[in-house]
Amino acid sequence: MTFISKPKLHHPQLPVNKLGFTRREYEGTVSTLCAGCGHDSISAAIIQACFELDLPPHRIAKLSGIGCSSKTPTYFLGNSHGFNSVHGRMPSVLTGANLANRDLIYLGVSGDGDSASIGLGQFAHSIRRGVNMLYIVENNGVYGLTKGQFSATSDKGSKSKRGVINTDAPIDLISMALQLGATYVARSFSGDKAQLVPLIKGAITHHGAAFIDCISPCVAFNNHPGSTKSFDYVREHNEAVNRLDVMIGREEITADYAPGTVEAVTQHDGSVLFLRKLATDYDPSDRIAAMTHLQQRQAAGEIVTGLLYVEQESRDMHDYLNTVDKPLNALGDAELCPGPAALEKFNAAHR
Ligand SMILES: Cc1ncc(C[n+]2csc(CCOP(=O)(O)OP(=O)(O)O)c2C)c(N)n1
Ligand code: SF4
Ligand SMILES: [Mg+2]
Repeated sequence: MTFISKPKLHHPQLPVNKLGFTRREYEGTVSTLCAGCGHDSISAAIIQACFELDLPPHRIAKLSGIGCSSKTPTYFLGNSHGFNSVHGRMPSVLTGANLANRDLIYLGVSGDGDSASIGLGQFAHSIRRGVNMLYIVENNGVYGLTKGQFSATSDKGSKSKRGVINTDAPIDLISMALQLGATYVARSFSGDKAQLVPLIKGAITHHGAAFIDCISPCVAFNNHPGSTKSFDYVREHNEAVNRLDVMIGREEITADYAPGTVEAVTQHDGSVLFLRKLATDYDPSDRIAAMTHLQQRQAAGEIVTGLLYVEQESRDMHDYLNTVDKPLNALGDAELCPGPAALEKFNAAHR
């Protein structure tokens, strides 16, 4: 059996969102991952975020590569478009889909093996092109699906379940995303839903390349003493720089925020991100400072989480390429074949 469908029955008093949907409409099939796997908590956070944002499921496209993490789109958004691609190739498939239909909301789901090893080039180019998407890496520091080999995000000196020490330097996808020009960059922890759900909501409403590195312990192969991606280690070393609240554009903003402790960032679609500052000197609009802060805290053994960088006036690949406003499948005959005069004018411009 490759999937287990969920019973359709639900309590008649389950809360509904503005579209009249319950949370159940955003779920997928029953997860077949190991009980306690961090990835299942991320799926639950994605379901919660999409429910709270009142997103019509048919307007979302979820794409993934290969791995336990890349299997998870089967377990959420069962009424949305889905494409499970080849190992490490999700970013180019997502880029192509986005170019063809800019009207969908794109959710790229990947693993640390999928994005930091075989798919590293794909990850880098989708970020530097500013593809409008939420790219989420479910980072457990191992290849979970193939039974626990060190991945490229495993910290130097960390220990495998069998006691082997990793001698290779880690790839930090957050630092890379910042360097490559991502316009929304966050890190979170699968065990902190209060932090993760608003970060996902902010990323979905963001216009441009949004990247979330979500530490997601693998209970089967990387949750022991000596691992730096275990539940205990992340809880002990987690340093959140801020806490996020997201107000979507169509809602009246009535929340009362004390000045000095909260920073409001208005996004392209009118949604407002309210950042409750935990580290008062941390500025999420300064890319260089964010990179420096990350490196410094990392050297001190901390795992920095929260919204690390956001660009208010962000642009995406379609803005850079000046593409047509309509999805390609909505173009009519007249737009696709504008006639000999238009062809002559175009050819003349290239002589
Ligand atoms: C081209 C190719 N090479 C290797 C594999 C074997 N393989 C499957 S999943 C995987 C790693 C998955 O690790 P990660 O992306 O971290 O996902 P996790 O299972 O840890 O969530 C590998 C190497 C494959 N399926 N395809
Ligand atoms: S092997 Fe690890 S990553 Fe895969 S489902 Fe089990 S706990 Fe999750
Ligand atoms: Mg992994």
